[in-house]
Amino acid sequence: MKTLIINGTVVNSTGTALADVLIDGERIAAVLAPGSLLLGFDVAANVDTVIDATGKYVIPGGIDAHTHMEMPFGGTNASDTFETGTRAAAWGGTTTIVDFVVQYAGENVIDQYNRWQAKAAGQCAIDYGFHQILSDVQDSSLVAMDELLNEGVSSFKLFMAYKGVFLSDDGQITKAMQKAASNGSMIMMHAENGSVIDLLVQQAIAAGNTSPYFHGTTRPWQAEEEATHRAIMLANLTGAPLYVVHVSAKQAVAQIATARDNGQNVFGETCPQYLYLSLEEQLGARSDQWGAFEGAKWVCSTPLRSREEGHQHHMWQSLRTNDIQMVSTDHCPFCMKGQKDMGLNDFSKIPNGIGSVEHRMDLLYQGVVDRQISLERWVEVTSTTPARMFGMYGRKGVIQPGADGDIVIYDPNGHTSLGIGEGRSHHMNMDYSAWEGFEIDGHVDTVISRGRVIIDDHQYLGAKGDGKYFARGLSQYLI
Ligand code: DUC
Ligand code: ZN
Ligand code: ZN
Repeated sequence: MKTLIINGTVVNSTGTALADVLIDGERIAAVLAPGSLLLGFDVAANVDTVIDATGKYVIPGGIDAHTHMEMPFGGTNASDTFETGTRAAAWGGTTTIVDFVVQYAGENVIDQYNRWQAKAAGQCAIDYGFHQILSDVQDSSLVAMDELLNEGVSSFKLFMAYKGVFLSDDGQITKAMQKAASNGSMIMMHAENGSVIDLLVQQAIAAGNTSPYFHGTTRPWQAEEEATHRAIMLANLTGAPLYVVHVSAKQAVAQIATARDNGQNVFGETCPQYLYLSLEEQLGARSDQWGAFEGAKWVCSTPLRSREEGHQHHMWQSLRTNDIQMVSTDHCPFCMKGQKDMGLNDFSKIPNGIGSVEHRMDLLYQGVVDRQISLERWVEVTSTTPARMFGMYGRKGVIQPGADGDIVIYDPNGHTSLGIGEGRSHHMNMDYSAWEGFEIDGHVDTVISRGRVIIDDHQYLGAKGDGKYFARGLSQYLI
């Protein structure tokens, strides 16, 4: 199967050029000056499909390096399965996800890894890899960290919050970091001070402050900054590389920036919700009632931050200056009915998470339109850096000969309305949208996954099981 994309504007993180792209089988065979392949080349005889991308961007498929399909969490399971979540991702121009295997305290890491492989096998619309969550760091977990590297799992997430569920204490974190320093893997960190949060939550509930807004006020930026600093110090002590997930506080960004300035291998990820949404909106501006339960739609951790304090503005700036390196969704969807409403009378029982896997490419493209980031930086933070950070670059994250034929044709003259009300719809398995009413000045027209067109002309042409497990290598940012 050969596909030729002609007349498009190819955007890589390194630059933009008019070019034709030839895909042969699953891989990109050539990137050529426009029309050069057509000279003396019998297209009709040699190419199965020609796609005219005149006036459109041809970009590497998006890579969402932080998703939680079917994750058991907060007494329920994330509402997207590997099937529904990866299909929704495809609709939005994401052609690879990296999801998380969960190991709760007492469980065996390798058993859990095998369970997650079985859950995803034959289900996914797009390619997928895994990070491994470690809760308690048992001796066997350290052995598993070596074993999993051979399986293509080169990153391990630890939590400084959620005592009794996920939290690792500083000694356990240090042990895992020592292993990462020696085997070359990446430590990912949920950086919030769990003890402080647990106390503030107890006090809020006791005082009758039970609405979703208090989820945010009981997870203050100081808890994020302190934990980020502590994680950086432990990484410094052990020599481990550190990737801080879902950064939402500008003070945490400052900690990351300082560590980077000091030469440490520290990286930061933010998410669309921390670029666009705020605690004030959660409180009431997007609902008609002060402190309404509707605020549960935006309960996620780390929490939304105050717009008045300028976190969102700072996060865009940090993306421009590379204090923050990439944008993932932390896609962890729950329905309002039957899931979020478990916390109707107690915000601490609302499952934490927002669903955005379908909208990340669009939401970040809107940042290009709004002149927050450049076109090339859009590709860099949504595709190229995730590929480099997590050992996929070359096959993923770039349009070049030899790379997988994972390509999105994006129409800057198109339009996308997000949400599920008034003629809108999404493909995520959620009964609400955290992005209701958002308008995007662009549109995902065509999505190609390893050479196969899976989205075209508002139609899904793929099938479950198209996506294959991607065994990742080590991060390209480490020496
Ligand atoms: N952290 C995540 O990364 N995802 C879901 C919830 C959380 O706390
Ligand atoms: Zn987390
Ligand atoms: Zn997450």
